[in-house]
Amino acid sequence: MERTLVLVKPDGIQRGLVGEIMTRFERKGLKLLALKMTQLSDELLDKWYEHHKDKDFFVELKNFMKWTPVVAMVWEGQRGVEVVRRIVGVTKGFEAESGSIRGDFGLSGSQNIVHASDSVEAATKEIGLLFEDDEIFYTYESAIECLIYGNQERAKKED
Ligand code: FUP
Repeated sequence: MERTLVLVKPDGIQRGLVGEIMTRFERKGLKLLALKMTQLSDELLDKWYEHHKDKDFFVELKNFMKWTPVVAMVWEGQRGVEVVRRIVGVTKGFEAESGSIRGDFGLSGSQNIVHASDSVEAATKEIGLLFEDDEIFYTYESAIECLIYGNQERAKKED
């Protein structure tokens, strides 16, 4: 099973979308491993958006991400990284498919409600930046796992 990092960004917090967003991941069958509200710092955002540091939107992006605290979560599931990205939708709200979070709630190319890791490597980095190991509940038993997955999938676990 893959783990992935999701943030509800400041516009999602201000618009009261935390519950709506979490419900979509819960209904899909993903398992919540960690959850907290936290204020992002300049230092953390420099690392988080390292790949955007030369872009003209970098300063605005960092200021936006510091506007309010964010809600950070770790979700786990079969092919969790790509599944969560599809639920979230493509980056810009005006391009995102209806049915996705950004497609249903966003119109902006920059204020896009939610962040989700775009690869397993990014998820590992982002989870490490936001959570201590003892804040992540890796092993509790999910009572619905037998409804979400077939027996072979549950035995396999590596996807
Ligand atoms: P995503 O992985 O979908 O969050 O998208 P990116 O990593 O490409 O971008 C990270 C964030 O930068 C986006 F969520 C919003 C912001 N951004 C802009 O403000 N303008 C742009 O043209 C592209 C991205």
